[in-house]
Amino acid sequence: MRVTVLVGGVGGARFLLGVKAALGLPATGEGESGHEVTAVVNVGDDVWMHGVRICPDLDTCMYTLGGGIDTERGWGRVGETWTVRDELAAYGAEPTWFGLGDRDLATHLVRSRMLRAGYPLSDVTTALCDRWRPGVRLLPASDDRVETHVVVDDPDTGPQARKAIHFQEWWVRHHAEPTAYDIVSVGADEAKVLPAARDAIRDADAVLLAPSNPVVSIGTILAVPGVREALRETSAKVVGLSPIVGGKPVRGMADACLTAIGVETTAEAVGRHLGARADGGVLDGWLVHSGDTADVPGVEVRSVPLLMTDVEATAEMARRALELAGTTVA
Ligand code: FO1
Repeated sequence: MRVTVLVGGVGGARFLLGVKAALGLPATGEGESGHEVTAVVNVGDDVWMHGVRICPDLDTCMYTLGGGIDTERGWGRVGETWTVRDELAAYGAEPTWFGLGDRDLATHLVRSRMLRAGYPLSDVTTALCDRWRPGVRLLPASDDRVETHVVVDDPDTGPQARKAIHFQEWWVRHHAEPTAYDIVSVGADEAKVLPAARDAIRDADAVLLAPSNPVVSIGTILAVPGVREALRETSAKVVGLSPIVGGKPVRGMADACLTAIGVETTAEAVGRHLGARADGGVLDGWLVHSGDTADVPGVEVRSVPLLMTDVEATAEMARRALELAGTTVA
């Protein structure tokens, strides 16, 4: 079976562990089960800092599936040290609010060197995965620069002027506290879907939307021209898992992102925002957490436990999603 999953960072990476386990693959590392998992990964959080290209969602997936993640933080390397960050801060080198760990920095140095040599991000990711062997094909949604920016009151002048700041500045520096008036995918208009990602969606037996942030992860992937078309064309069913449980995001500050685009923080509102495939949207099926309800016209909704407490609970979520997509794991 070919399963393609659209994912963001921490939640998406943890969901992929469950998808692998559901398909009889080892959660971390490589294995053989006759099934193939492809992850189409958000690149909207990517950013240049200190002269290096940082791709948080790709790295979070790669480290999580490759067994190198700091599981408590959810991002960055286990056993990390912070000498370079502290030395940069001693020089007053901005941004001091974003921490690059020493081990993690090696990834960014290799990536940046390859990008500067002209390799596309997808090839660079394959090269990095050669070390980490995630057991999932990790594909950036696009090789082009598509960066999420958030429109806020200008921190220097206050409410009389607004400005767009990079997503990481809003999320990490300001903890998503300044009201977001809009969230935009800079570069999306000129970007193209990665052909391999388009094919992985079109040729899949099941397409799943991970319980990732519906605005800045799934939304940014959908903003890449060619992704919605591939979702429309695929003969596979497309099933999403709600990241909103009991009216709250399971993790992160997705509520602030949803408010910015005028969508309520409920499983139903997010399902309706993604919409039925039959109606110009992207979903055939929508899984909401047990006890939550959702009426999404044109979409089959089922409620199942949606808390990724451990790999087995997550594998069960993946099984239920694959079931709703009309596939059975042999
Ligand atoms: N998140 C933080 O809250 N603080 C950080 O200093 C930070 C550094 C960082 C470095 C590399 C990386 O891949 C991720 C990092 N993150 C950090 C996580 C990241 O900013 C966000 O959580 C995601 O982009 C949102 O999915």
